[in-house]
Parts: sequence; structure tokens; C-alpha cells
Amino acid sequence: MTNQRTAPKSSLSRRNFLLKTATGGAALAASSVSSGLERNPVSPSFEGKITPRKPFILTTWDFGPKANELGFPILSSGGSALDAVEAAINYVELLPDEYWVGYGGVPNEIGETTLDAMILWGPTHDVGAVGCLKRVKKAISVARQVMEKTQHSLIVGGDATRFAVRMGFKETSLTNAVSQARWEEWAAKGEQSDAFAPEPFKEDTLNGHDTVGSIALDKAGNLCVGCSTNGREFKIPGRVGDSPIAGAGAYGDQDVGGAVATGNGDVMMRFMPTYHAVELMRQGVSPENACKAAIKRITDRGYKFGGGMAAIRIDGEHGGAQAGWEDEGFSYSIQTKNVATKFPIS
Ligand code: SD4
Repeated sequence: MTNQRTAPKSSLSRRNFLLKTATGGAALAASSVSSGLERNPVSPSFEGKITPRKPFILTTWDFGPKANELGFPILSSGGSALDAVEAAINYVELLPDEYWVGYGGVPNEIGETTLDAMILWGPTHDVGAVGCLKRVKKAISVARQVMEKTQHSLIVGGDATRFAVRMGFKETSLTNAVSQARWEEWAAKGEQSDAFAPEPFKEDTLNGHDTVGSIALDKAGNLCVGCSTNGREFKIPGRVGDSPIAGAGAYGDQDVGGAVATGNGDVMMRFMPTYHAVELMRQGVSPENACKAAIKRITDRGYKFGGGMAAIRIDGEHGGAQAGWEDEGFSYSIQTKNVATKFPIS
């Protein structure tokens, strides 16, 4: 028995229907362009006009320079951007005193630390991600396994842990003395997660949060983008933020460049800001203005949130923007030679 059905020759398959409608849509868009009715004509595509130059690695926040120092030698010795991003992010994930990324930090409402991470490989536009990963330290490496060993793009929760163990990762507690003490202090107050508060239209009251984002281009001109976080403090168990969502926490396009985001992911993921920024760069908007526009899209809707973005084109042009973080010290660092340069965003 076969489950293949032969469609009558005259019938319009769903695929053909979609193709026809898409073509119709394109024709419609083209005619409205020539009618001069559009208010904001899309600038001519910049794609194809951007040529990859020398290898670079960009990493966000204060851990950026050190992370780049580990990633850049991989690039300068002819290694892949994928290995460079993984090495840079692993460095931050395994820092013993880093509370916001990796183990030993940001417990959820019931005192457990869980991790979100994703990686995107430019040449194939393949993505791997984990959300709410428990009891495994190197979230970005598990995300890489999702990308390389499976057809899936995102695996979550206890099943992500099971997948990691199946791929050979060690299961271990993500709690340390700092995260335990911080959670006990908070739990003693008998509060519930601040995620039950009203949406942040007046002010962003949420507890601490942070993410490492990294973008690299290798000598072969291949782009890789990744990010990793343990989300926001005292989140509701099961919460997955923006970081493992392609286009939200991070995004890249092999022909254009990449963007990474950090901040209130519960708000930011509603707007796909990194996708937005990369698409604007494709149209010729500078990385800085692309980040500003992506953030403005969120604030224009009335949200008061804290967040930052950094973006870099494959030709090395870069920029960033932030909202509500004038005094947070958000920065990104870039390394193209021996030393990383830090770019504060205020
Ligand atoms: C999240 N965006 O899970 C992350 C946290 C973060 O700066 O980046 N904070 O919401």
C-alpha cells in the first residue's frame, strides 16, 4: 500500500496555488510601486553589493573582549566562524562568576537555572536552538548539535536535556552558591515572579537579565551568529525568551550580515528585532540605523523596556542601539586583529 496520491492533471496543487498567488502578489506590489502610491519606497536591494572583507568577531557586553580573544585566533588561522562563535560563547557560559549567562545564575521562580541558546550558520541558513535547557552547561554547543545532527531547529525543556545527554553532554546541576543564595533571599520575601506584573507600558520593572551574543565572519566569507542566556531572574518555570528564536535574539544572512539582541526578551521577541535589522541592512540602511529602527518599532508601540542590539555587515561596518539602558553600560566589542575594540552604546 502506498500513501502517495496522484492528483488529477488539471487540479491546482496547494504548492502551485501558493506559487501562483505569490506571483500575483509580486505583480500587485510591482504595480503599486509604479503607481507612485507608496509613501516609503523600499530602497534598492543592497544585497550582492556587500562584499565580505576581513574576518571579524563581535561579542556583546563586558565579557566581549575576552570572548573575542578566544574566538579570533580560530578565524585568523583559517578556522570556521561556527567554531569561533561557539568558543566565544562557551567561554562566557563557563565563567564561574558570570551570573547572567550559563550555570550558577538567574534562577527561575522555583530556584532552577535553565538556559536558552541558538546558533545560525550562514552558508546553509541552518539554525539549532535549545530553550529552557536544564542541567547541561554548554547550551550553545547543544544548540550546535541540534543544528548539525538533526533536521529540527529548536528543542526545549527536559527533552532538550535528554537530547544533550544522547549527544554525549554531561548532566550536572546549574546551581551554585551564588544562585542558591540569591534565590533563597528572593523566595524568603514570598514574592511571585515579576512576570505576573502588567505589561511594561509605564516602566520596565523586571529583575536582572543578560545575554551573550556573538557574530563572526571567517576567511572563507562564512557568517555565524549565536547567543546564549539564562533568561530573566525568577522567571515562571518553563519560560523561553527571545534568545533561542531566530530573528528575535539573533539573526544572520550570509549575504548581508548579522544582528544580536539583549534585554527584555519577553517584549523584544514580539517584534523580531534582529530579523528586522538584518533586512534593513539588506536594503542599504547602516547597521546603527538598522538597530535604532528595530528598537524604535518596539518603543513606538508604547513599550518601556530595557534592551540593546548590535549589528555588523559582512564588510565589517557595524553599529548598535539601546532603549532604556542609558546607564547600563551596554557595549559590544569587535576583534579583527590582535586586540578587541570596545564600542559603548549609550
Ligand atoms: C531574555 N533577552 O531571556 C534575554 C535576557 C537578556 O539582557 O538578554 N537580558 O529575555
